[in-house]
Amino acid sequence: MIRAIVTDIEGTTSSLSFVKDVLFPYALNALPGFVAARGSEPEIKKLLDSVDKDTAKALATLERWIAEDKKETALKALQGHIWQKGYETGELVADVYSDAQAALKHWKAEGLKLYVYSSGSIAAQKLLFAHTAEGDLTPLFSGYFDTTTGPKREAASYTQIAREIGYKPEEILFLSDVVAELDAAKAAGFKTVWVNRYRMPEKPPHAEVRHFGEIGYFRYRALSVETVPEYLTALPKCAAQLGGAAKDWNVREVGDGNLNLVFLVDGPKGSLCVKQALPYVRLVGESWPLPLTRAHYEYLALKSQVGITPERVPALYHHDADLALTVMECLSPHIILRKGLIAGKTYPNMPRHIGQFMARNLFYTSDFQLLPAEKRERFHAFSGNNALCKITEDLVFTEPFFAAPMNRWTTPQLDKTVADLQKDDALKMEAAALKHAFLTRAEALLHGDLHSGSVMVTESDTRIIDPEFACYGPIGFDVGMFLANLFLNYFAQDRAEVKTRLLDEISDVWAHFAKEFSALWRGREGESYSRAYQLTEAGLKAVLEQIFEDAVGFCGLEIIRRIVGLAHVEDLESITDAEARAAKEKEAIAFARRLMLERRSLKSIAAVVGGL
Ligand code: SR1
Ligand code: MG
Repeated sequence: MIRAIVTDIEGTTSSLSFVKDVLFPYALNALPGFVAARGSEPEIKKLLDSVDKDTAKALATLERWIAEDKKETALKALQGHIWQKGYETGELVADVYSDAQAALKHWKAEGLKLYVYSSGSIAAQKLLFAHTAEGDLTPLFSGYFDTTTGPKREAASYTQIAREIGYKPEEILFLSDVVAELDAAKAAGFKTVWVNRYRMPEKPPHAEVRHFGEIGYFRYRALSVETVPEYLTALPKCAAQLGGAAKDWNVREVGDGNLNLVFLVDGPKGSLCVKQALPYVRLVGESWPLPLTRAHYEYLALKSQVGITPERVPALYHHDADLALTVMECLSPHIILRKGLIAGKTYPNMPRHIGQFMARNLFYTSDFQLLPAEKRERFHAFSGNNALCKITEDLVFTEPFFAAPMNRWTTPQLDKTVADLQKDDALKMEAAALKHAFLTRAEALLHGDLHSGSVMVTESDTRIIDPEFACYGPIGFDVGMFLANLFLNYFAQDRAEVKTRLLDEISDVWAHFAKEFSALWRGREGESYSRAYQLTEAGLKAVLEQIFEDAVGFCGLEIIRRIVGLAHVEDLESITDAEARAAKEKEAIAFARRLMLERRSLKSIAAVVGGL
């Protein structure tokens, strides 16, 4: 287990150019004046004498060493003194990469001990971290090492550092951009990570990251049916829940979504679900890399949902940030709602459960519930989920309306429909307006991918899973996405009674959402402390109207993208007769187009379903 992290500075926490183009020239220019002014002070004189007893010669040597980037200890100490003045006057502001700052703060908060090992003197290291654009970062560090401990490319230096830190070498992680330094640290038994910010093509025998944000993942390995038991054995609570021992556990990989591995593990006593992110889009393959950080956002969103609606989401047992996986409740005998709907089944509680789930999670994470500072913090916590937001931005809002290479549709039957759609400027304007709303209106924490494949059901129970697309956005987005997936099933169905029932369920989802949202709103009326909004009855009416208008628009978009874009739905895809499927798809597209264009005048769910 890693207990301490030792980091290099130049090229690792900070840019090479800050040292070479800012600090070195600054020291070179200031050196003659500094020697003239302070050369007789005992500490400075001692340093100069160690270079050459003749001060003029010492000065010339120092200037040459700066030009040659020599790591001489006396030079580094003198530079430190010169930079101190620059930092104090504000002429110098240290450059520390934002990913490095964030990771260092995170590791410190996690209880890891942090150290610096740089060829710059300890005084210079402290100055640098004390004067960053983000303020004083020195409280993060437990200690500093420089070449007085030994050269950075010699294993003995790292052995000495481990001794001083007081941890075993294998408990210490060393970060650097220089492979020779990593080789030396590794020879001393340290764990190593090569911070390859400049994408050098070498393949040294060290874990490699491009920035600090990826460092947790150097432990990452995709699990398999064979390795899951060994992983769970090391988690006593999870192992106890399964009962027996690894040899008694049956593991199946059942992930049929577009992105992840999902293992179901059955033991003599109980079952567990292990969901692990892959570093690429499973649907497409390794050619489409996808950050493992999405597992972090999914876990954060799940925790938020567990806090608000514990009865509607799986219980969480364990999260491993480095392996990008979460161990959670195995939902059994639940099945995926989409599969049940395709089979023509009905789930009487589902509309109420989903309506309440959406209302509660969206209301409680919005400005209607939170104080502005709380809301801003939550918004900030999810603001890094960029890769997944980009998938939505591209696949839902953009690509279906252009000749994007990943689009696919039932061809040739839908060729003309798609061509017309992509020439439809009024519709494209609406898609752009809805995309703008998605990008700019950070109203509440969205599930972000709330379709019928993200819901598991039994006759009586409903659970919502897979919030890895979570981000702040317009409340109507989740509502519209979910309604769209019920409509997609409606268009795929042949039986009139099933279709009629689905329209009722669609109306019920909206009715339950509106009812619950209104109850939550009214429950906060009259509170005395200062809030961003006056929660009045008139305000509720206006807000619900806006949510409905948005939801209708997002619903139209989701229907279109599931027929024309990359990611389709089984409801329609399972219809093997292409002619029959295309007829249903054309009907769905015409309906969706109407929703997008007429959403401002469609004032009720009855008006929306009335056209069908
Ligand atoms: C490449 S991912 C395609 C789709 O799968 C997910 O479930 C989301 O709906 C996404 O748009
Ligand atoms: Mg370096």
